[in-house]
Amino acid sequence: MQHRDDFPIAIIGAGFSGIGAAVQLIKAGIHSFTIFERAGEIGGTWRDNTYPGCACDVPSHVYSFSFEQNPNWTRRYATSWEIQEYLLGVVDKHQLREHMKLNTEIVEARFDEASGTWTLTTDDDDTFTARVVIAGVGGLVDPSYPSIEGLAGFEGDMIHTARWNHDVDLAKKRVAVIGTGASAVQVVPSIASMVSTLKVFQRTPGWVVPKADRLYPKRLRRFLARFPFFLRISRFMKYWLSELRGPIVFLDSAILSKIGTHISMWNLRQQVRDPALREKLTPDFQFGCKRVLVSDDYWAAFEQENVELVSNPITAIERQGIRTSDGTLHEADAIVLATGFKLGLVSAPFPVIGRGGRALDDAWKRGAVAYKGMTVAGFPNWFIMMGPNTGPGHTSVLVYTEAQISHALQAIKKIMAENLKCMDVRQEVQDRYNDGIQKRMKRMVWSGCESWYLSEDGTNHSLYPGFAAEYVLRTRELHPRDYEITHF
Ligand code: N01
Repeated sequence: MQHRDDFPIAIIGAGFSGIGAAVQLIKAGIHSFTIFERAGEIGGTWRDNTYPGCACDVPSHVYSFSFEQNPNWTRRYATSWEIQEYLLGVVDKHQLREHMKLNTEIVEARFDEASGTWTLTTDDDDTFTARVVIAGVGGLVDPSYPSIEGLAGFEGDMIHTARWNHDVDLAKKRVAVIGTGASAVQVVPSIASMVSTLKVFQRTPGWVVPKADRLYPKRLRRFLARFPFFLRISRFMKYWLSELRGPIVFLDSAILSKIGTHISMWNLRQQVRDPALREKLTPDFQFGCKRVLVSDDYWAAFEQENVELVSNPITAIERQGIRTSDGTLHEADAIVLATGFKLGLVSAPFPVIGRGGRALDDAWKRGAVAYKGMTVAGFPNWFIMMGPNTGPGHTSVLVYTEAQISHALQAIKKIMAENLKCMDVRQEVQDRYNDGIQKRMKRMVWSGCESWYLSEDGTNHSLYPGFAAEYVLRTRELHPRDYEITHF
C-alpha cells in the first residue's frame, strides 16, 4: 500500500496496544499515523508499575507479541522492567519515535459527519484531524485510592503500588500493606525481609496458585535465538495450556472449581504450617470469581517472624498508623496501598463525541458495550483496543489485543482502498452481540463475589466469557455487512 499523507490515523496511547497497532500499520505499508501519549515515555502499565517484585503473572513467551517474539527473556515470568525494555526495543526496531507525540494528552475527540473525520484536541489546545482513531488507552491505568477515613492525615510515607515512590527507603521501617490482590502478592514477599515489621491488611483473601517461576539460563536463550522454531513451540504450548486450564478459572462449574480450589489449598499447605493462619488465608468464594493470584512466595511470607496478617477490618487511618475494628492502632512508618486501579471502562477516557453530538459516556450510561469489544454504534472509524468484554481471566491479554489490531487493520485497509467516508457498526448488530455476551455470562463464575470485574449494577463489562481462541476466530474476519458504510 502506498504512503498516504492524506489518510491520517491517530493512535491514542503508547502501551502494548498502541505500539502493536503501530507496528502492524507499518508492516502493512501505512505510515501516516501519529501516536499520542500523555506520559513522557512509552510503556503504559509497564512504565508505571515499578513496585518491588512487579512482574507479569503470565509467562513471557506468551506475554509478548507473536510478531515480535523474544528469545532473551531471562526468566519464565518477566519483571516489569524487562517487559518495558522489550517494548522500548520494539519501538526502536520499528522507528516508532518519529510517529510519537509524548507528553501530549488527548482531552476531547469529536466526529465531524461532513468530512468523516475525528478532531482530537490536546491538553495544549492543539488539534489534530484523523480519518481513523485507534484508542489504546488501557483498562487499568489510574490508581484507585481507598476511601478510608483519615487517609490524608497519615504522617508517614504513603505509596501506591501503581505509582511507586523510589525515593522512600522502606529498609528497617514498620510497613503496612493494604490489599491482597495481584499487586500485593508480588510486593509483600519482595519487601518482607528488608523491613522491620510488615502488617498486611486483608479484607478478602484470594485464591493463590503456584507460579513455578524459573530463570532461563544463557544457554537456553542462545538456543532459542538460534532456533526460533522452538521459541514458537514454547509459546504455542504455554498458550494452549492456559486455554485448556481456562474453564477451571472462568466456568461456573462446581467440579472444575474444585480442581482449582484443590491446587490452591495444596499450595497453601506447602507454604503455611499454622492451621489458624491457613484458615484466615482461605477464601470463601468460588475459585475464579476474583482474579486468581499466582505466587510461590506470597503465603510463605507470613511464616516470617516479622510479617503479620491483619484480618480485622480497617476503621480509620490515623496520623501514626491504621486503626482496626478491635480498637488496635497498628503503628506504621509507611503504608503501601496495593488497592488496585480505577476501572477505565466505567466511562470514556475523555469526552468522545460521535454522530449527532452524542457522547460516548451517554452511549455507555448503562455500561460499556462495543461490537466485539472494538466498535460502538454512532462512533464511526473509532477502534477500541482492550475494550468492553475483551479481558481474559486465564491467559495473555495480548492474544485479544492482537486480534483487535488485525480487525482494525482490515477495516482501515477497506476504508483506504475504497475511499470510504465512514464505517459505523449497526446498532442492532452491536446489541445482538452484547445480548449474546451477557447470556453467556450466566454460565461464568464471576457474579458470585465482589470484584473490579463487575460494574456497580453487578454486570460484567470487563471479561470475555470464553476461550481466547474463540474470540480470535470471531474477530478474524471483518464483515462489512455488520457496518453502515458511507461513501464520500
Ligand atoms: O488490585 P485489586 P491489584 N480497605 O483490585 C483491597 C492486574 N495486575 O492492583 O478484595 C481494605 O485486585 C481489595 O480488597 P477486596 C490484574 O488484572 C496484573 O492487586 O476488594 N482493602 C484487594 O485486596 C489485577 O486483577 C498483574 O476486599 C481494600 C486490593 O485492595 C488488577 O491488575 C499484576 C480497600 C485491590 O486488589 C488489579 O490488581 C498486578 C479498602 N478500603 C496487577 N480497597 C500481572 O502480573 C481496596 N482494598 C499481569
